[in-house]
Amino acid sequence: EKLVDKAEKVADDLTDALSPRGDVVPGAPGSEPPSVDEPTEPTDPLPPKPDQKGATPHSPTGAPSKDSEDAQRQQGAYLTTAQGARLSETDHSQKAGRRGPTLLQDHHLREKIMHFDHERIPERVVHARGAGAHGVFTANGAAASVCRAGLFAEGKETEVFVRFSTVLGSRGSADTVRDTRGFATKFYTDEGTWDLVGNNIPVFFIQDAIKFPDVVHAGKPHPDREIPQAQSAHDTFWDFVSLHTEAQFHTMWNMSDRGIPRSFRMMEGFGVHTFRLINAAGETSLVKFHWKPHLGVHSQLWEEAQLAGGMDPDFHRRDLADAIEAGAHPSWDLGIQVFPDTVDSDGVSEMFHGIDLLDPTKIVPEELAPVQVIGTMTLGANPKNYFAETEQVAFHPGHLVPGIDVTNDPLLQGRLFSYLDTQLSRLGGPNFGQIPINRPHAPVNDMLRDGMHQTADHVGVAPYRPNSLDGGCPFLAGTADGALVEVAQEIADAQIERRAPASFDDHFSQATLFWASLTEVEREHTAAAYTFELGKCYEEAVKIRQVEQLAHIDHGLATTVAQGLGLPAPAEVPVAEVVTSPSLSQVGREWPTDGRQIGILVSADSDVAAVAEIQRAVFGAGMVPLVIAPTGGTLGGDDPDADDAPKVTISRTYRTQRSVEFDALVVVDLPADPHSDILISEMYRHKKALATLVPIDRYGEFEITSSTPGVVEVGAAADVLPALTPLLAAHRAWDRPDPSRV
Ligand code: HDE
Repeated sequence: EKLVDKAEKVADDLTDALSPRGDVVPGAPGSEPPSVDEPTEPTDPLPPKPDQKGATPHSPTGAPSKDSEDAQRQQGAYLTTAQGARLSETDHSQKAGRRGPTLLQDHHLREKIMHFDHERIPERVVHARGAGAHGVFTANGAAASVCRAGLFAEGKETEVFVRFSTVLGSRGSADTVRDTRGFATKFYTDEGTWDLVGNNIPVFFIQDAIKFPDVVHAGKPHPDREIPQAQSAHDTFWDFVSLHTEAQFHTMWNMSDRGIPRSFRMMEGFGVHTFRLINAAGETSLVKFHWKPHLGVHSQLWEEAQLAGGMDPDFHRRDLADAIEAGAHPSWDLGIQVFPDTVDSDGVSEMFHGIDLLDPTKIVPEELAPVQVIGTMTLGANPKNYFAETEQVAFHPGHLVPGIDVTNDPLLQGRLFSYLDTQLSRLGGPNFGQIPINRPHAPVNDMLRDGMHQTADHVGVAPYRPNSLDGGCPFLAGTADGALVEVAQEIADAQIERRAPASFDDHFSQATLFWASLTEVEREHTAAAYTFELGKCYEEAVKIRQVEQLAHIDHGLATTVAQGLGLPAPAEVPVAEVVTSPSLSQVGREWPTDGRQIGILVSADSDVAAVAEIQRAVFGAGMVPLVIAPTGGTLGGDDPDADDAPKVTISRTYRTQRSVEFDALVVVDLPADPHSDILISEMYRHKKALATLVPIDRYGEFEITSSTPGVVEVGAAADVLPALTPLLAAHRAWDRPDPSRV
């Protein structure tokens, strides 16, 4: 109260002081300048955000910060300089006369501009575009027999921060491009931080880290014109992957629907490499980590992804943040495929059914080694500040905890160097571990000192070991005290050489396995994606070479793509004989509908009570109802005397909506409007559920009747939700005829 009183006085004084100089106030002569009541006391952000409890900030040494809440706010009622001096003016620089030059002595001006000039830090060289969220991982205890890590003890809860990303695009690029997605999770465990830095695709383009700059240079925009942005549909990418056959399997995942996810919430995640786990008895096992989304794996169609890129470049970022804020908290099971850590009959270690577990271009089909669920992660809070959290978070595959260790996968080994190295320049020095989002929740006593951006006040005189001056501290831990476990391993072949083992030579058989395991509709999409991407290339030789590589996977696929490109079919070559792996397909199952977006198309005269009833039912089922009307504002409630008359808030107008936002559409009325025509035809072509209260019969070039797959005619508002739910559970009506072959 005192502050407010004081502030009011200062505001009055300021008004008095400024009034004789009325000519400095912008606006027409005599008009009142726009004003807000200032100063104000700091408050929580508006609107208040429920369920937004993030991870507890910790001090540089790992203890929870006492003033963690205050540290996130502006402090005090007054605007100050960075040194805390209060300011009476911030809109005009100090000048020698009102029309004169600006003075060098204006510290406030220089400080403000200096700080602004340095607001940007280098973006990540890959995975620059991302979205983050806080959450909790709860273990079910199933991993405790193979891994001693405390985070896997039954019922143990661990705070996490996840960052999803695209790979190729710049920080401001569109979300819905065809690309691999990063899926990086930081587990703030009691035993130190564990980072599981994975992707939504279980294999990688290359087998050895030394080729990472090559594949990234090939995928990034061409160096001369810096185009295309965030795309693999260009010559250099296809030049590289057609010359470099080990990339073919990952590329096929990119061309499949996995390359264009519907939502970060509907993606699988994979640790890609094989890791080594150690249990309490010191026994080791080899594992691959999998994230399984509770909402199922769903994708956009390519046309949708392209439309969304223009309509809403933040499509995935918005979807994640909105879902979390609305309480539709996304969740995943964490699972492991477990393999014995033994040598095979040829005396070779890390092999399973002939698959080299050190080769990151190979999967182990789930039918051969089932994924065992070891816990669940739920994301329940959005970041409070994008830069502080999502931009500054620093993941590292070498951030391990006791019981989890790396293997000799040559791709993983190179990553262990790269992440620290890149973060040193991206985050401006060696102390980025002290940035709040990167601080471990376990105590830190590392004897690392000084350096750029040091924020800890270290006490003591002996940051070295051994010492006798600081009480001999810190002590070394034994395995029983929870120290990291380093597994002693024999080096089988001690010869130093730059070569890969022969088991890394097979580059095609798993691509054939993947292709054979897809359903017909998924194959169609994949073949169309290859045709699209290669169709964007200019070099004939590149297209011909890639089509020839496809022939090593499946001759039918190669022929279809060649036809689309206007090229002759390639010669037939022998392909691997494979057993299919149905778990690789994402079609044919049913999934929960939580968090789906349902458009409700109305006209100005629609029955408001019916619209309100549909809206309530959709919302009650954990989905997002979005009413689409001719203008913004509200529908109904026009009669000021009828207080209880139903009233509905309009979310989109015919012009601001686009079909890509909606998983299903409810047609309450069929307006004669070109925008809603496009909406309905796109919903039809994209095979999305349509529930209609009015007969549609024929719509433009499409026949939409009650017998069209995925279309239901309903008699009343109450019937809408029961009719829509099973259609949404299957995600799309894949059997709907597709005259335009989207
Ligand atoms: Fe990364 N990767 N990577 N990567 N990676 C980076 O680290 C690298 C690889 C992955 O949201 C960089 O801090 C090399 C595989 C994710 O902040 C960099 C190799 C997988 C993220 C880097 C790989 C990944 C990155 C850039 C080949 C899946 C984003 C910024 C040996 C298992 C993390 C940074 C985030 C980020 C190097 C291959 C996943 C340059 C050298 C395989 C999810 O250090």
